[in-house]
Amino acid sequence: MNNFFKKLDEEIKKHKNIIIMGHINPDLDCIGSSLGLYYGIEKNVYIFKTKDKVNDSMKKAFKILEQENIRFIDKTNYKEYLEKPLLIITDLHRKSLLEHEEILDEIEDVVIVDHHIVGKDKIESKLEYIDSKSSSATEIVAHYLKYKEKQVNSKIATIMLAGIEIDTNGYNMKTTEKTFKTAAELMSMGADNILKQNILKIKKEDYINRTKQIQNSYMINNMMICKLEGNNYNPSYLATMSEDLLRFDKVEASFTLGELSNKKIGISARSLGNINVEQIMSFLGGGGHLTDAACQIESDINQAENQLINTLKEV
Ligand SMILES: [Mn+2]
Repeated sequence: MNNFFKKLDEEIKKHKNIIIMGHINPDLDCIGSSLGLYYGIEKNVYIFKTKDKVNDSMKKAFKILEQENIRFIDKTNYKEYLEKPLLIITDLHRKSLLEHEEILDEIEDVVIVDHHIVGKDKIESKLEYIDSKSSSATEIVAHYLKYKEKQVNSKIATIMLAGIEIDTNGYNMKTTEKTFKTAAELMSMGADNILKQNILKIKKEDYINRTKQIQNSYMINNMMICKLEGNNYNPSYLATMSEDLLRFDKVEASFTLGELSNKKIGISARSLGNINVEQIMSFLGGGGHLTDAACQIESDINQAENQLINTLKEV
């Protein structure tokens, strides 16, 4: 990792403007890791911020950041920063997920920092650090701050901590010794637990809806299946739901199905480790890791559910 940071700094030195960009539907790990990079780099660095719809937690985070004088840029003015630019992409590596895909035609030198399993349509990069064993992009970037011997203030540390918490689903998923150490370091920089809880608070209706969805879930052997009603789901919602299902007694693996867009069904699968969900998802045209996998099926949700059930009966 330090070798990557060394190369990153060499790359930064060669450029005049450094633009940090995350994924569409940015989340707290996306902004948390952007902030870590921003304060680690310090000079001539800009965060590309979306003005499109963001969730309530992100709204709260942006509100807090209003007092921090961060150099945010967006679609309307980023072209002013294209002189000798370096683009650092964080928390994603896929073209179709980039917040502003067109920027790839304008910036040649690209660095990627990510913690997702490498999938299709990967962005070409000059330098990258993609470690799917890391809990979050924020965890990787917190090491960059440490490498640079830099600290962030308590508000920034709080948002970064919230980013780690979101991506690990409350230190349940992909959490290692490093994750806890990183959290401890952010606490020592003054991360505020009450402020963090406020950022992460959810609406009561959303909680009730979630509970209803869980109520409708069912078991096949030691695997739990949850079929979501409605449509237009974000894949990350499906993933969090599957992670939540793993908390229940006797559940060894979990599968959440939801309509992402018209006739495009997403399935997110999670496992505690005894059931290989990568294998199951690859039967359905997807992929991933042993404990963490997904697929997309072009059909209606009931057909997708049947396909999943048939596959589960075979394994
Ligand atoms: Mn992330």
